[in-house]
Amino acid sequence: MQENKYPEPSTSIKACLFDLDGVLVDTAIYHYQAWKRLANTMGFDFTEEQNEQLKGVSRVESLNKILSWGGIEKTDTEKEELATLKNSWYVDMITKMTPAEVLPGTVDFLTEVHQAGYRLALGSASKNSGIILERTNLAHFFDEIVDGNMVTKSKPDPEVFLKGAEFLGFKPDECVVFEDAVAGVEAAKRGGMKAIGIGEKSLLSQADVVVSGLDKLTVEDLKKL
Ligand code: B16
Ligand code: MG
Repeated sequence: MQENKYPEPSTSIKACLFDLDGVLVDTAIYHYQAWKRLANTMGFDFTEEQNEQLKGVSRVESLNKILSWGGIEKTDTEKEELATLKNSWYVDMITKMTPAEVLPGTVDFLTEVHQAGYRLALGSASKNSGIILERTNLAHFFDEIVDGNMVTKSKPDPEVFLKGAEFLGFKPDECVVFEDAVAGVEAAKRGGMKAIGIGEKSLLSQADVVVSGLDKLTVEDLKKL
């Protein structure tokens, strides 16, 4: 890990762990389109409300949920083929992403927290985080990247965030997690971290603070946690 040229903040929070999809970029729409297309090829559909349950959840678990909604049973080999097909459609879409698709306020907030001396890590369930960070020009902000390729247990298990904290060299209670998914907020709390929910208060009730996006936050908000 590189030395941060900015001094460590004198607050109890020293590190920020960011979820990717739905916090920094809006890839949820691409996941939804690709899963919907897959469900349609099997003769059924699912709602945007059901899609909420797929946020923050791993690829294989998402597929299992979708198959159960359609009342369809598949073998493990068939499931692997279906997940690969969905991922190929998803990757087609994300490889066309540009920095314009970064969510409002993201670049300003990441710059501000970095300059205030906080350490930054990514904590995403996605196995495609590398392509997304590269296409959107966000990779350089992160001291550490933990994604779906590096964990065995998916959110709401805290593994992804505990690894992020460990790699950065901080205790869980020195970290704050930024999450849009119910499963992700639960993972942060189970890991002993503060959680800032990005989205609806009614949905992310376990979070310490909920805002509609990173554009609503400044570094001052981290001092109040
Ligand atoms: P992939 P996050 C999660 O990313 C998405 O929210 C979730 O919908 C997706 O199924 C999961 O990544 C796996 O993604 O198929 O690209 O490996 O929100 O944890 O950044
Ligand atoms: Mg997310």
